[in-house]
Amino acid sequence: MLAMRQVQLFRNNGFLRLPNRLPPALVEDLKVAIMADIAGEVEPVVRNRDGRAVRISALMDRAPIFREAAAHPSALDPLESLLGPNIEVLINRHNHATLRTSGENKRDALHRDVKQWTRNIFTIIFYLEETTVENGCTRIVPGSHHFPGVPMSIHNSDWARDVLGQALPVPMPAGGMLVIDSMVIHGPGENHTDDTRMSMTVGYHSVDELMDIPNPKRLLVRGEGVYNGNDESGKRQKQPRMNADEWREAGKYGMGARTRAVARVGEG
Ligand SMILES: O=C(O)CCC(=O)C(=O)O
Repeated sequence: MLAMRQVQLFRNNGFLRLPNRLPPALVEDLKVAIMADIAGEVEPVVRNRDGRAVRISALMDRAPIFREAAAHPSALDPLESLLGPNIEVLINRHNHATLRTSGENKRDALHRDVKQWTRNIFTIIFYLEETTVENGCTRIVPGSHHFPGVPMSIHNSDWARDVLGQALPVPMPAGGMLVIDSMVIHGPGENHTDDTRMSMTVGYHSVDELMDIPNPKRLLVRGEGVYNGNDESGKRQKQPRMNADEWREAGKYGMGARTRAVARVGEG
């Protein structure tokens, strides 16, 4: 769990270095799994200009080790202090691992993951190799998650242009994790070495307590599926809470299926 001061820093600045690291053995196994899928060009992959695979997507559908890392207590315990007890991983945002070589350096790499003040996400970047200013550590404009929404790219927004020069480098050790508010302006720096700078990016939500349709593009990794809407009785619903299996099952049946799915599970 995070201390109150750490939570406060995260709320103010839009990012926080998590206090613990992934265990070294897990980091090594993740690197092996990533390099195996890069070498085998296991789709879906993103290629660089030369056609070389530099990113693997859909991590949660690959080797179980990726789910293990995304749900590791050193990531979820502090996240619980920010998102509460019921946490989902997003399958349709991030969910990728990237090599970031000097071949992919981009001038306009700074961006927001979420453009508007709608339903924000928090993102953890898992660094599998040490990142430094030299090899292109993450850069962040502190506090920029408080600024207005943007229609598309921040590079078309007047206020964003005024602050892009304020991006600060955030070096991280191998196994280190950085949690960001995904409205904060951030992006990888340029890699000026011959080595890779390997990282994994995973987005998280709290369970949407006003949504009784479990979303198949979310993976419950901590706590329960909950629903607190007041649509049926006019009062806040007191419905059964669902564990991860029940929640996933309910997602298969669509609209209004929450109660039916609970009944089905109950029927066994
Ligand atoms: O690796 C980084 O420094 C930033 C990662 C990022 O912005 C992303 O994967 O969307």
